[in-house]
Amino acid sequence: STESPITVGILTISDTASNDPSQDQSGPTLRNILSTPPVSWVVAEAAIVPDNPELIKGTVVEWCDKKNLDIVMTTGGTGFASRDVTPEAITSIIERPTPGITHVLLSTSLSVTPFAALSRPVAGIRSKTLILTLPGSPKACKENVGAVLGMLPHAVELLR
Ligand code: MTE
Ligand code: CU1
Repeated sequence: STESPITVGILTISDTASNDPSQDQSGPTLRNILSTPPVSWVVAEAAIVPDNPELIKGTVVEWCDKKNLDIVMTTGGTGFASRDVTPEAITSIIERPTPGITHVLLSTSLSVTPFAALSRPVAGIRSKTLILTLPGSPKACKENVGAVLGMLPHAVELLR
């Protein structure tokens, strides 16, 4: 029901951070934003995986299909480097794309920096879970999540 708290999974996608979790700044940044009042969502899952499509897909599919989280946010791997495979991995497991969310992420970010064009965000629905991909730097992460935070509770309400 809409009464129960929103549950979210935070997946950090980074070769560096998967080797040394202390290098992960964006995961903790997101956790802080999402679990600090007045947002106060439940961070039910958090993990770090390398830029590996099978590990990305495996983790997010489990969080959607077995853990039934309301929202999954990934951070990292959206850029142009050859190891940046997040958009392709997530696209392959999305059932219904939500291009409006992608549009908001890009347009908001472009008003901050033209380098936003170097991120390739995707978003969409798998079963009852909304999945969105955020860039890897804490700054970009913060700006992107801030752009969609206000409408996510209504999105969750529609999906439940
Ligand atoms: N979006 C916002 N809002 N602010 C930023 O500083 N940085 C960009 C872009 N999106 C940025 C942003 C840069 S420089 C890059 S390279 C891409 O995100 C890709 O990030 P990723 O490969 O870490 O996912
Ligand atoms: Cu960049």
